[in-house]
Formats: sequence, C-alpha cells, structure tokens
Amino acid sequence: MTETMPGKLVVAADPYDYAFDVATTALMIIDMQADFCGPGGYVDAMGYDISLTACAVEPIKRLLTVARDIGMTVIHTREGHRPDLSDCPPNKLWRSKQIGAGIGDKGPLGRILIRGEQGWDIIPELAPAPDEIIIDKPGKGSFYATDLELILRRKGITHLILTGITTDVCVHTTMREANDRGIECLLLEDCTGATDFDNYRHAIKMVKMQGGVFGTVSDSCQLITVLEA
Ligand code: C5J
Repeated sequence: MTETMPGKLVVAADPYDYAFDVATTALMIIDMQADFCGPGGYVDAMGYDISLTACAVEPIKRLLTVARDIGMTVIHTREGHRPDLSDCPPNKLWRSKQIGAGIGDKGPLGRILIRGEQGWDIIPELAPAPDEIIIDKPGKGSFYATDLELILRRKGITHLILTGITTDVCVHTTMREANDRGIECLLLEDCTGATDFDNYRHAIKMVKMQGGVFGTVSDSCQLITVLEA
C-alpha cells in the first residue's frame, strides 16, 4: 500500500480524489443476490436484461480478493422479506405483483425475495466469508430497519466503498443514507449495474453533481492499484 497523503491512501476519483485509511473503511457489496443478477430471479422475472446487473460480478470478485488479502472490513447486504411477508410494505408488494413478479410468489429460484430461498441468496462467486458482516434489509437502503449504523459506529468505520446492484435503487439509496450520516462514500462504477443502462449512467452522474453531492466515483482498477502498491 502506498501513502500519497500523510497517513492516507488516495485513489483518483471524480469529482474529487478519495482519501481513506483501510482500518476505517469498509467495502460494501450490496444485494449481489440471484434475484437481482441470476437467471430465474426477480429481475429476470420482471423482464429486464440481467447482463446489465451481472456485469458487476467479476470486478467485485477481483476487488473482494484484494480486500480480504489486506484485511479490509467487508459488508454484504441482502434485500428480502420474512416468509409471512410481515415486513413487506403493502405498496412494495402490490407494485411487484403488478409487474408480474410478486414478492413471495413462487419462481424458478423459490419464492421471490424471501429470506432463505435460493434466489434471495448471495451468488456463490461472491459468497460471504464466515467473518464478514451480512446485513439483511427489508428496504432499498441498507440503514433502514437494520443495525448497520450501530455496527459501523462500533467498528469505527467512517468511509464506505460502495459496490453492488442496482446502481439507481439500493446502491443509490444506501449511498444517500450514508452520506447524510457523514460517512465519506466512494462508488466504483465498474462494480455496479442497473436494470436500465441509462439509469445506470444517470445514477453515476447524479453522484458527481454539486461537487460530489453524495460522494465520489472511481473504478476497481484504480482502487486495486492503490491497495496493492
Ligand atoms: C431493487 C435493489 N432494484 N437491490 N433492489 O429493487 O436495487
């Protein structure tokens, strides 16, 4: 690891370079579940092109290997609901049914977005290691109705490197929630994807507005170069 600022690692990013310490930074891998990027999952059932979300798998995998090697905190999230749907807001439920992929309905990977089902699981390529944190969330944001904030505070994490899917929904919501809590965020554009390419592009652009309204944007190659230097 190279220090290019006193006591800090710095990765080139847009609209500002991202300075961080490994000890106070966590790699967040958001919702890399079969329901969001696998054949037969929720996104597939809605008729979207899963190659637009699955494209994040390989870059995240490479970065995860490096993060594990250097001992960076890794946090995985999973969106999903209890089998009785008691934690699924009615508006989320009826909208999913309206598009033909009802939460809780049976699909090729089990009941859609239900905890414990095959589609809800994180894909094997990115399976969490036993010591990694997993946050189960009922909503789009990773802070809502979870213990994420408490865990970050306990671990002294002040910086989050965001990866996962989908860029415009769960990644963006989490980034906004984190940013409002004073957490310095870096989004890696090759480690994320959306169900619509224009939404992906615009979600990245939105982060960069106003001098970095939600944080800053780089890619995994630039980050890995800094981490391995
Ligand atoms: C969505 C997510 N898109 N993980 N969830 O419903 O972004």
